[in-house]
Amino acid sequence: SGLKTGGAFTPTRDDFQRVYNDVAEILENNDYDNGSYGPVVVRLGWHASGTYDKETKTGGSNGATMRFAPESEHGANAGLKTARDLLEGIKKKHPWISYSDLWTLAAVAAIQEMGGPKIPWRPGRKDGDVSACTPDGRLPDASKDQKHLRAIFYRMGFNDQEIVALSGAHALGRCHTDRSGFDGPWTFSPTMLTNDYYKLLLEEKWAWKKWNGPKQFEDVSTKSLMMLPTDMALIKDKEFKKHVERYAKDNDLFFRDFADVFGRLLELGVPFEKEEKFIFKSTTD
Ligand code: DDH
Repeated sequence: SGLKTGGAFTPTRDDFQRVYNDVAEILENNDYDNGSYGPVVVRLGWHASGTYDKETKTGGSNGATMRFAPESEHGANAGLKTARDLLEGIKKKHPWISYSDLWTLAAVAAIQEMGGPKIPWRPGRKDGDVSACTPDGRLPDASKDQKHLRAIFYRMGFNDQEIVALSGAHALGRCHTDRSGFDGPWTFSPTMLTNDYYKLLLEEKWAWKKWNGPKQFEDVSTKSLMMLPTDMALIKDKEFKKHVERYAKDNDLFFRDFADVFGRLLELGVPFEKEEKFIFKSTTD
């Protein structure tokens, strides 16, 4: 444990690993969704970070401003209270960690515990106040097309390859009618990170789902999987599709690129004082 001098606590790598271990322990829960809080915890880390605007250098995971209205009430963040509340218990046990470090570390733990790659992570985020809340509309709108995807992700500083690599996170979890209005999972194994999202995009036949909900696609053969209009944009657009094909063919390549770009997503706009990154031990190591 870190030195306690004059009341100040300097956490060490071991202290952060202990936080990782405690998060890992509470992810599995048979009473929730497909048996894991992992996907919604990943989504919390992404939505906390994906508000970054490289021009104004506002938004990003630093600050953890989703704790406050109006950001907590933004439509895109519907359902993320589940993940924030889950992590409250970890914050109580380790009160020295900032919410912003905790949310991003928890997303890293969730990815690793769901069979994904190791994501290098470093501490240093500080919690902000309500004045740092970002305006609504910085996160992607699932009903839109490739033009919107580029506008949103270029604003964070990402390129086409990185947009496609990040989107592979939709191998995980599902849509909930009481959150986004959309319904269903993208893959048959929503608690394991794999390149199945890309494979299914290319190999399945997709058609508009006939229902009263928002426009989404379903797979023609089983009608149990879904794609959002923004997911389908990745195979409609030639530049995006090139990368979908690369990742569908090569899970190791997907894992390498995903680890790199997801790690950088969690760091957007954070003024770190230290370079050193940690690679956490997974519970299965
Ligand atoms: Fe996503 N996502 N996402 N997503 N996302 C939803 C669920 C999950 C979009 C829309 C939705 C990323 C990109 C996009 C995860 C991770 C990531 C839902 C359903 C919608 C809608 C929410 C609900 O009803 O519960 C859109 C649009 C984009 C885009 O335009 C690219 C990225 C980049 C990530 C990431 O983590 C890197 C995860 C995980 C979920 C599943 C959550 C859950 O509770 O299950």
